[in-house]
Order: sequence, then C-alpha cells, then structure tokens
Amino acid sequence: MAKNNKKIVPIAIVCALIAVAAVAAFLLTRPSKEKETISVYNWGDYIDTACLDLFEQETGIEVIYEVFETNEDMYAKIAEGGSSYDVIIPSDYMVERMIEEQLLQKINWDNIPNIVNIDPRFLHEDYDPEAAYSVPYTWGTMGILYNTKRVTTPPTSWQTLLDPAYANDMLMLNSPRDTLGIALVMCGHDLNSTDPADLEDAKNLLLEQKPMVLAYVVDEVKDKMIAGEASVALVWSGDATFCMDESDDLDYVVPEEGSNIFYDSICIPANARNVSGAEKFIDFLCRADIAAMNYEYVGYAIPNTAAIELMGADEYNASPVNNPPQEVLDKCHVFKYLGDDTKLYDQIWTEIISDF
Ligand code: N2P
Repeated sequence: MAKNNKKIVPIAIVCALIAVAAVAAFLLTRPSKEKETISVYNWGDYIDTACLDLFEQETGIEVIYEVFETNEDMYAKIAEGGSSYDVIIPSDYMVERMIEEQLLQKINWDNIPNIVNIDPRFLHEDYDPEAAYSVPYTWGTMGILYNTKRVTTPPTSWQTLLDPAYANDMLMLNSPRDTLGIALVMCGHDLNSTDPADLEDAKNLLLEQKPMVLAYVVDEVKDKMIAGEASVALVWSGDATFCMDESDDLDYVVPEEGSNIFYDSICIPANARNVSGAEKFIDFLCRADIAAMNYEYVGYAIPNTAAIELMGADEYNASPVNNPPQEVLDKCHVFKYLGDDTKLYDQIWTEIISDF
C-alpha cells in the first residue's frame, strides 16, 4: 500500500497541473465577453444624453463620452496622439485641418444608410469637397444674445460689444478663432485674414474691450445669460435658441456687418479603435427621430431634412435664429484653415486672455 501511495501522489499532481493548464488555455483563447465600447469626443452640451442611453440599449455598445469646449482643445488632444476616440465632432475649418494632417479617416457610406436624411446642400462643403470624411451634424451663426429688459434698443452692430454702457456686463467667447474672427469683422477686415496688420487691429480692439468684459466663457454663457448675470454676450446661435427657450427676456441678432457661419460635422479619427461601432453611432445620429430628439434638446440648427419634417417644417423654419433670412446668410462666412498662420492667432489669443 505504502509503495502504491507514493506513485499516486505525483500522478495526482501531474493531473492537477494538466487541468489548470487546460482551464488557463480555455480562458485565454475563448472569445472575449468584454462589452463593446465606442469612445465619443464632443462639444459640451452638444447631445441629448438620452440619445446615448438609447444607443446603448439598442446596440449593446457602451458609449464612453468626453467633452471639449473649443476646436483648438479637441485638436490639441488628438494631435498629441496619446488618446484614441472613435467619433469626434469638429467644425469646418478644423475638419479641413485634420484631413490635411491625416488625422481623419474616410467614411464608408455603405454603412451610413441614414445619410439620405441629410440635405445634400450640406455635403461637399469646401472643407470636405469630396464629402469623404465628415457627416454634417449641426450648423449656425455667431451673434449677440442680449437681455431685452436691459438693452431696450435692439442692437444692430457688433459695436455694441464696445459700448461702455455694458461695461462689466458683457460676456465674450473663450475661443480664439471665433472671438478674433468677430474682432476682425468689427475692424472691417476679412474674418479669415492672416495679414499681421489686420490681426494687430483685431488684437488692439480686444485689448480695448478687455476691461469691460465680465468673463470669457464657453458653455457657462447659457446659465449666466438665463440667470440675467450679463446684458450682452457673443454666442453661437444654438446656444441663443437654448437660452431663449428658457427665458423670455433674451433675443439674438446677427449684426449687420456680417458674421461667421459654421458647420459642425461628425468624423472618425484615423486612429479609431472601433470603426464599425463608430459607423453605427453616426448612422444612429442621422436617424430622423434621433436627430429630432437631439435638436429639441441642443437647440442648434440641423441639416437633417427627415428630422425637420418629423418635427414640423413650419415650426422649425419659423425660428429666425436657426433659419436666418437669406440677406443675413449672405453676410456670413465660413472659417478656413489658415495653415501656419494659426500660430499668430494663438499667440494673440494668449496675450488677450492672460492676466484676465
Ligand atoms: C455647443 C458648442 C457649439 C459649437 N456647446 C459651435 N461650433
């Protein structure tokens, strides 16, 4: 017996080791049960988060969601390379830059059947002439949001933002391209100017304005204007719509000197990890019911004809903020990517907001 037992123990150990190895091999080679995810990088307040929940429920794909405040912040994060997103939403000039720098990938339209819902006049814009890299999401203008109780004569000019009557009562956008673009227009220059003399004028104008600025803000502009903390603000039209829905004391104007018109688009970065998940999400956002739900929450004008029809085109078109008259649109221009001259803008902007 004792002799036999001596043999049985090593056999048992060998069997146990084989079993452990088999279980380990099974665990390592079986298909992963990990949840599929996509990672989305969007502007603040730029989606109805209920849409994210719905997407997760419908597809089982979990959305990892992060926000940015400006194109420049988003670009810096992507260009730096340490991060990987599957879906991003840059504006026109930033789409142009990112295509040029090969930071985006072409979209496989076969996988975005709901693209038929997008009004074709929003495709083939100059920033993506072959309509290869971007799916139109929203669009809008820049203008002045003002409190009608305190600004009793409706403003017509950008000069309102230099009026000492609103000293410490005005909000400006903490966004280099937008704010310098409008300053260029206020000086009578092209909003895409790269002429150092024009930019010097714009800089001086913003430095002159600076002591009168209550704050340079982005998403906080909405709460502040709704709460009546300032009388006038430089805003994007969709934020104006959002605020005007919340307060009867607010109105919006695109000044007569002209302004910027922007197109924000959904793109897939070159280094995306889950392209098929990204395509599903983009197609979901282009669905009429989802685009309509998103519009009701976000407030920005949409290029989705099917969603507009679903909500009622007459009501949608009745908003002069999101459906500006042609004479207003004729005076609005799209920002272009300015190549190396972007550095000049960045330098000036740093000078303006430093020591505020
Ligand atoms: C929403 C940001 C809108 C982006 N908070 C304007 N291009």
